[in-house]
Amino acid sequence: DPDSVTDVKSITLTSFIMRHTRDNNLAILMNAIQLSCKSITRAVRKAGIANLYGLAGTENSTGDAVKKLDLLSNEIMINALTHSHVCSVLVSEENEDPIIIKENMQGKYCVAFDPLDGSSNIDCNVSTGTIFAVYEKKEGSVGNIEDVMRAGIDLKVAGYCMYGTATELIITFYGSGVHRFTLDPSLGEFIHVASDVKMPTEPKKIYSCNQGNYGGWDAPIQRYVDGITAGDKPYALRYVGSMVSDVHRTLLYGGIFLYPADKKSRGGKLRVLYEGFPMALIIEQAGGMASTGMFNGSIQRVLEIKPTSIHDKCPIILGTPSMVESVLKEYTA
Ligand code: AHM
Ligand code: MG
Repeated sequence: DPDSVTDVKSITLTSFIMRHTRDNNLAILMNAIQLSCKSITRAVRKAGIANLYGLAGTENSTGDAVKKLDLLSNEIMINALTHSHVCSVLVSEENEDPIIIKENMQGKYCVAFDPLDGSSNIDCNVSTGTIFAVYEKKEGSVGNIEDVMRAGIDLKVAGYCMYGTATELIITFYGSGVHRFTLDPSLGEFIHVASDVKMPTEPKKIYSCNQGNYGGWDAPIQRYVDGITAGDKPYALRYVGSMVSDVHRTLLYGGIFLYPADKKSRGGKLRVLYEGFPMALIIEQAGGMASTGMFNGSIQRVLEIKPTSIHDKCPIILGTPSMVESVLKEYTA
């Protein structure tokens, strides 16, 4: 189709942000993030050739084995965000402590991120992703941990990039709904494909969880899963094991994604700052719902959790609102 070659009406991520916000800082921030995502795309796509599969031989802040691609992606993100001059504090899944940027390079944003989420999928060529959550530095702050130890409702920007069959970037900024971009590899540009992305509101018979953990779940979660898999019209189980992919499918097709509390881990597995919050914000902006289920004695909206340390975890139940409600009803059943 000659049109697809000559069509220059396509809107790039940068022009989209400028057109919609006239905000140079946000454009520069997103430029750093999209450059990182392109660079990680390249690393992921040629990992087999460049000998990037396998372990780096270390453990991260949560004690997970670190892959070579994890480390490379982390370095890419830290470099790009530091040199953007619009950030002051960085929190990465791969760094025990927050990174405070030198004063003469500081800017208004503080970014929490998981540079390459879905570690268990890296070496077998299954989808992975980058997740990011952005706060504005507090008034008068010189950049410290307090700038990021805040509830998710304070987030200004959140998004993820999925390294799937295509590379896709999803973002929400300043309550503007959910915007979708796809990387055109021939141009090296993220092209706008949709705005105001909304989850289907009708309940969808899809559920997504690591059901191998069933024995460790609380009774209400077990009862919910028993209920949707009983009878002659059971829900379909879809679980990639990469949060980005499982949430992306839930966003586009509807359904429910759960990583609940476990007998061994009362906070589940997923991290509040750079997994729970950004995904919860995106899902809510798309008309969905994100809850912790019963957590520390109460059922909480994910975005209202107040983190107590940068690598805190929380249980996550997100997706089509009526389906999340059905899970929560089990606590009073
Ligand atoms: P990671 O940050 O070490 O990759 O762990 C997070 C991932 C998520 O992408 C995914 O939802 C979850 O871990 C899968 O966990 P499990 O292998 O226990 O099902
Ligand atoms: Mg990770």
